[in-house]
Amino acid sequence: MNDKKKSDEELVFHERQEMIYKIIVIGDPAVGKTSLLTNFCGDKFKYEYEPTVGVNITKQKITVKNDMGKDTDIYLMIWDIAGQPQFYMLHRPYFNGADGMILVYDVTRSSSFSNVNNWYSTAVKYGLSGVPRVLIGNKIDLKDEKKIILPMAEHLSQKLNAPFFETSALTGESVAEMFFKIGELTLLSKLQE
Ligand code: G3D
Ligand code: MG
Repeated sequence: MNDKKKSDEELVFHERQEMIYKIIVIGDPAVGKTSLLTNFCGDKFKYEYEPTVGVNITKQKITVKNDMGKDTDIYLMIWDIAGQPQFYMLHRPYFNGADGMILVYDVTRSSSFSNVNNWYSTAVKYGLSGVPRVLIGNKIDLKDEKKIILPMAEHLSQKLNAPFFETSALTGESVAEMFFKIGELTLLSKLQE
């Protein structure tokens, strides 16, 4: 093999290595974390169950703009908590090495909103304070039951330095947008390293 070809292959391998990012989805039980993933990944939604950690991991390729505005393929390895509430006691392996996080609350449930702070604190405890994040108010389709009004969410969004989206995993509203946003923020943050 000539040197040119070899170095090209190394480059490709190197790029692939760098373009796979671990994204964790965190938030109270039943806020819609799994439903958001199902909505986004659709038929390609294939779970790989990791029993020792109690999570499902989904790989999803997306195309986002890099720091030069050029379309770039990246892979999101999205970690989702498996099973029932007793598995919500999360441990270090869930957070370890996360490159981005999606903080989810349910717009109809105030406790899930105030708990976002706790989820974020846990992430910080595991060393993720500098990791890109988005704040998600899910179930926006349940308009009549909405408890968390926009100024409250915007205040938290600023405090956490996390772009905010109101989504519905039921209708799909803003779901893709928020996954693309966390992908883009993660890529940009990695390119700055
Ligand atoms: P979790 O993974 O955070 O625990 P799930 O939450 O995705 O399992 O969702 C919990 C319940 O909320 C599910 O209802 C699901 O259908 C519902 N849900 C999730 N997202 C939305 C949404 O955007 N709008 C509405 N209206 N419902 C949503 P069930 O009845 O299956 O428990
Ligand atoms: Mg779930």
